[in-house]
Amino acid sequence: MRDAVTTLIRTYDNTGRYLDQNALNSIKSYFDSGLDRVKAAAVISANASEIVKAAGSQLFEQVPELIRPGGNAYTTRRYAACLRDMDYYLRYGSYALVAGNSDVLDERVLTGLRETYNSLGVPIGSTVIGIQIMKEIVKAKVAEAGVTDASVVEAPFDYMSRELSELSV
Ligand code: PEB
Repeated sequence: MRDAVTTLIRTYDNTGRYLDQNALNSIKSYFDSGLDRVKAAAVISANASEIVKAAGSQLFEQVPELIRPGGNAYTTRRYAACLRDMDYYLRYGSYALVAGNSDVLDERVLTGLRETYNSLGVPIGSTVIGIQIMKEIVKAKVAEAGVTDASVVEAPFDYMSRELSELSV
């Protein structure tokens, strides 16, 4: 599991180079956005269950067939599994946010996920809609907390969405 700094050091160490201007710029931007990352993570931690609940309601409003008979989130067991998955995306997203790196998402969430979803019939398109809804809710809450640069918050959710919808392993 790596963060922005360890990833960079690893790259430079692999070729025995000192950190050059590119490296220093990228480390600087990581530290410059550090306070925003920490604030955003604090907002997520303090509001996690509310965020998941709100995102679930919006998802089922937007894609109501998910909770109708035959839908993948129909029956309370699957409804609960869906909210639990959303909670995983939020929690791991908050780790990646603090790390400034998506490695934790690859390692702990995304590897094998498509295959699992495909074999269970979990619709990937709707899952991505759910992740995007959660991103918007988090962005709004984080903005209320005074973080002006929303891109920091977007990155992990967009990464999960992209990888989940496009990666064919
Ligand atoms: C991934 N999700 C499900 C399962 C697994 C995951 C491994 C099968 C085992 C189980 O039910 O626990 N697990 C999950 C994850 C991590 C992990 C992300 C990362 C650490 O360990 N159904 C929908 C929605 C969507 C959904 C679109 C957004 O209609 C999710 C929520 N996931 C969903 C559902 C199931 C599931 C399982 C409904 C249950 C499917 C079933 O058993 O039929």
